[in-house]
Amino acid sequence: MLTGAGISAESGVPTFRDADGLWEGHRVEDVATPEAYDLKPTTVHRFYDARRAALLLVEPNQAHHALARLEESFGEQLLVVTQNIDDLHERAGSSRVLHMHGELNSALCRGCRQRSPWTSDLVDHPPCPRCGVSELRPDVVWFGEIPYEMERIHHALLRADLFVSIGTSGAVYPAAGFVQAAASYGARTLELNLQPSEGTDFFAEARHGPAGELVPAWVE
Ligand code: BV8
Repeated sequence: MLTGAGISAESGVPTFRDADGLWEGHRVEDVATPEAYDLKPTTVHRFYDARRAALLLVEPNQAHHALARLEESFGEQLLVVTQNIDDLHERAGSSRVLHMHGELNSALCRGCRQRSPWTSDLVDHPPCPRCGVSELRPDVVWFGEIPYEMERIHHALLRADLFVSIGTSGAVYPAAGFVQAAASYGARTLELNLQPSEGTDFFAEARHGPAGELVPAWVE
């Protein structure tokens, strides 16, 4: 299962490219690149500290809960690869989740490269729990950076019988290319999205509508 911002939209987490999305509020170049962080670290810290704070005010929706139920039935045969940096899959009960673009609730030390649970707003420069240097950045994969867990993801795509994409525009690589890889290795492919994504033609089947309705119906 590949998920994107659309699966969290009905929880009240803004998506990136819809009209009121995050990218509208903040230009991509302003926040989600290493260059932006080097140029304006405080702006970038504030952007992620705000999103982390907003996360405390939202709850998983029926789509997240349906995937957690699916994991109860399928166990290790199921893997959720999410592009999202929120923790809604985990809060709904999913445990087999790979955050390929990192996580809001994690911090990365620029000194020792250690990831650690976020403890306080990074704009306050908390020290790294491992090396003590106060150079913690958001543990988020920015444009131009290498996504996490690519080996495990590629292995899962090789073995998948079924690849389902939920709530993503198919605009960002390498995630947008996973459907083609899965199909080339023989998997069936299904898109569940509010509207056709940029990659919709690569899917054998597509259903369009809100994830909060589509995903529970498909899981049942
Ligand atoms: C990399 C973390 C090398 C930060 C993010 C030219 C051509 C091709 C590629 C490139 C290129 N130039 C540069 C690249 C590479 C670049 C890229 O793809 N750029 C794009 C813009 C062209 N990619 C990278 O730089 C990546 N790194 O390539 O490294 C490499 C690769 C592999 C191996 C080795 C080396 C790193 C990209 C990661 C960037 N970080 N996020 C943060 O969160 O702040 S990306 C960001 O956009 C999000 O994380 C998200 O993952 C991603 C995509 O957004 P979506 O999740 O799809 O959300 P979006 O708003 O776009 O769409 C929402 C969808 O939901 C819509 O379709 C909507 O219809 C639907 N929806 C809305 N409501 C609902 C719904 N669906 C159902 N129900 C609803 N209620």
